[in-house]
Amino acid sequence: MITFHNPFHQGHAPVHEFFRGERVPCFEKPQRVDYVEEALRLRGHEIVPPDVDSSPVLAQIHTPRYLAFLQNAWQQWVALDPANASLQPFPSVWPVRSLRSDVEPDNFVAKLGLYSMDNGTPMAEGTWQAIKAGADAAASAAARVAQGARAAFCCTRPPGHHAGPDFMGGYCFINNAAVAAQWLRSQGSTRVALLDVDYHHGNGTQSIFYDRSDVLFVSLHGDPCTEYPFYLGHADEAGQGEGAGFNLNLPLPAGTSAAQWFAALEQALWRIAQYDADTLVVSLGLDAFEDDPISKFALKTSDFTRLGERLANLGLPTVFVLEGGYAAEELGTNAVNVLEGFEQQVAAA
Ligand code: Q9C
Ligand code: ZN
Repeated sequence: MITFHNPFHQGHAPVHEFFRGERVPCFEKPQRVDYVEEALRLRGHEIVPPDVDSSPVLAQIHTPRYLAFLQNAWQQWVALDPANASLQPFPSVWPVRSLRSDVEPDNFVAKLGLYSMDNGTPMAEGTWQAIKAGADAAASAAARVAQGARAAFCCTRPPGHHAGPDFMGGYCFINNAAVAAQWLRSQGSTRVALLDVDYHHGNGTQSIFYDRSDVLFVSLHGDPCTEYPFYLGHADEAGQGEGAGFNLNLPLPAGTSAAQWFAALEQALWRIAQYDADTLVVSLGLDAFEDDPISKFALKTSDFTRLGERLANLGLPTVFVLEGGYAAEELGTNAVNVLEGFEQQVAAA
């Protein structure tokens, strides 16, 4: 499958994150995508750099002040103290209920809190360059599909689905899948289905499209009562206004088996077919894998092939966008299995 990669992802390489109160090495590390690219190359898939500028669509997904913050954040951090160049910024204060988020503070750490949903999304010097190139890769994959390709893959990191209109979170800064969906809308798709199979609920994507009927959001994920992102992803979130009925959450308990997971996938695919989508975007997180270090579903490597086959049966032009998945060494095989399951099913049909 034609794959758009991110030539700058390695510049986003923060060293540590917080886990159970301790600083630990980042789970979301450059080797993730290196493993996926290696598996793609070994199995003969074409890998190309982004060939479109996502800027116009980026401005339709994220707010101007959030994009400006992302673009200048590292410079502001180092301006506080040159020694910060070798340290990671973390937020420590957040505008929760009753506090104001309409006024952007001057203080850098306060801005960081304003634009963050957690303290688990560390930045590095090359973050802006990496996330902009990732958005370009997502737009490029969408452009290729809009031009008639049956499918394309955006192989990027950091992931995107936790990033909302004006906040980062869960290792995500720019919502790459939303960029892909919006690009498709700008190129003639009228009903885009966005299916999120990452272990974690795609709260950012849901929020971006919650009041719209032109992008149906459907997600299979760990129940937010116990799993990140905790504060969104429940079954009663169905959309609002124009978007009422165009959001479907299928939360599943931690420990869900592959059989139960595929049963929920059938519900998701049924809703997408009923919607009469003309194009599909898949937020392809691979952290539903049984050996994922931070997730609790039980898909095996062979189940990812089956996932690809089932997605192909929808018969839709499809953009795959890489999201989470932290069993780095197995990530390549699992990702390529989805893409090849899809392609084999297309060829057989
Ligand atoms: N420090 C995605 O899969 N933190 N994001 C988990 C480990 C949040 C995962 C605890 C996990 C977010 C795109
Ligand atoms: Zn995830």
